[in-house]
Amino acid sequence: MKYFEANFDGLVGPTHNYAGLSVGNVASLNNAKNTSSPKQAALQGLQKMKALADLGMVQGVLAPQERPDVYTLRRLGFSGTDAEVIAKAAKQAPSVFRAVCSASSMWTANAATISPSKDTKDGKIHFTPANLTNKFHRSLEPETTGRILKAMFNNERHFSHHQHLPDNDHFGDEGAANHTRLCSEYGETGVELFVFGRYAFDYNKPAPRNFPARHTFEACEAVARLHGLSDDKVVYIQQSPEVIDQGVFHNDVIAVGNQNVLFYHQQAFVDSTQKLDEVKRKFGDKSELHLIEVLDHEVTVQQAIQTYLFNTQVITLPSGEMAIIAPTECRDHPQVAAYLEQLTGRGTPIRQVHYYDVKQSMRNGGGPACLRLRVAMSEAEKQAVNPNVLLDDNLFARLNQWVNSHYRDQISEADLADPLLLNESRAALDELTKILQLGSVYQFQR
Ligand code: SUG
Repeated sequence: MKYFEANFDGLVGPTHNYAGLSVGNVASLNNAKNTSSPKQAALQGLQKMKALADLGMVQGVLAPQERPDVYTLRRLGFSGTDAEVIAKAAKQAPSVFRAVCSASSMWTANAATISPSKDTKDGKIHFTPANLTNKFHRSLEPETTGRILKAMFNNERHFSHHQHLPDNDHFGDEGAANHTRLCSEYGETGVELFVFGRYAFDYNKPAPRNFPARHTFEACEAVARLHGLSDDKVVYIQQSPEVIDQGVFHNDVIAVGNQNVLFYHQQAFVDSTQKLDEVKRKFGDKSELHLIEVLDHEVTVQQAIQTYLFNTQVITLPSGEMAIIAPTECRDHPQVAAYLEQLTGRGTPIRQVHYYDVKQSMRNGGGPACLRLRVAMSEAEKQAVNPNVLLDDNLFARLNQWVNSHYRDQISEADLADPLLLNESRAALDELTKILQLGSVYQFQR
């Protein structure tokens, strides 16, 4: 049976804005309070999805979340009509209010961790939404993410959905951004790499000093257990505390893998040599594993953070060749562009580079790889996916139209408190659930 990787990209939500919410994420802090363009952001995301579909990839969309999150504001003691709740929160607790307005669910690499059926004990694809406990604005996502995933992968024979891990920093889980699967073919059992920033129950182990380590070792173990993975096919790797302190807040800012390729920076991991030996051993020798290490003198960690060289998607095209999907920031940086140029001629499976403009997302620290959630699946499993979330020319046209009719051109901080924005968002999401046939996944619909 044919197996392949499908990418589910987050549709950017109608409240996309720059609020400086993510300490440890340099772009988010640098762009705090800039004016955003939700419309442009959503259209840029759709263009990337369409480009991948046109390259012959299976491409899907993941719906955004309802913001401002008035339910959370009510839990925090704001009362009255929705408009009153918004007005009071914006005035009395502006930082909290900005957080409940974030469109951060667009970065679906943080939506969940997914293990394909070839890796799991019961032969199903397993999904665990990420709890995202480290950032308040992101911790509001997992419940709705779980409902959306269930509406997309709604078939108990093929898909198993878990609840997100306990909402506590000890089990901080950032999902697929810290998870990589290596395999010789998508239909073969893979080695799942779980990358974490710190140990939650052992304070003597190394941890970053300046910026938070969002994801714990204990969360990785829990997800591997829930998914029924075999110990001899799992590798736990600690992210270097020094790179987290430089602004590498997720592993996908410093490493990316696909099939038999792992592309990473020399400073990415703690105990790199030993850990990569474990990866090689567990991968086996069926086919050649390409460990592409980028050295400091080729590209520095700072340059990688600026350009998102590693927040690229490495994809296998229908021809079997691999391509790198990179943000235009990589093309516009002479040294990084030169690195990518020579990489395609170096005898590794990576043969092509394609650049896309996702600047609206990049300004919040989200590159091409942040915007997508990967699901390796078989043709039979694909048949069980809600077909309305899979992108074709019709859905692409319909979603462009939907964005153009519902989204604002610009949003500044003051606009977030406009009660009409909530009504506009709800109207947009209500229509979207019909387009994607998701049912009532949002609280305002329930
Ligand atoms: O969690 N930015 C996101 C970016 C997530 C990127 N995802 C991956 N690397 N996979 C974050 O830090 C910023 C929101 C703001 O500041 O308005 C934000 O949430």
